[in-house]
Amino acid sequence: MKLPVIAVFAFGLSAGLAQAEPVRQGNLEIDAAWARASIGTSRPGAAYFTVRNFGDEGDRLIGLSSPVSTMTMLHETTLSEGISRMAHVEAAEIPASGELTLEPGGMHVMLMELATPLREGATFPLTLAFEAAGEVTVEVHVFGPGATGPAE
Ligand SMILES: [Cu+2]
Repeated sequence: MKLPVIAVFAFGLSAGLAQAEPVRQGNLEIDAAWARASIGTSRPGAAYFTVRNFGDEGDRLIGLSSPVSTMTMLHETTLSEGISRMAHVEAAEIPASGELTLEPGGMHVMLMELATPLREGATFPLTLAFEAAGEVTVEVHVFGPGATGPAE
């Protein structure tokens, strides 16, 4: 599947926006969506965010998509006998009154087959699908290649 040219344009034009507000969807709040700048498009990008659940029932993150990547997947990094591995995760739980945090070294969004490089200072849309709360699109902010979190 090829990315329409217009989506690449929209990505370029959204550069320089200020930090996004948390996005509310049903009982969930998605906050601090960020990514590391990519080295061109030959290596996958990684994105992170936090989901808080204000409801008294758990929800599950079951799908991801973005115009910057033709294959957007949920991955988890685990350390076993000193070796770091990444595994595809089908779904992630957001416990009732709890939260799910995606962060470097843990669970992350892997943006495979980048259609456009992730440039520092730019933003791009990422759509999350939740079992109960439905779909929601957040703006992901791109920080430097060595960033460890969304700096203020
Ligand atoms: Cu990964």
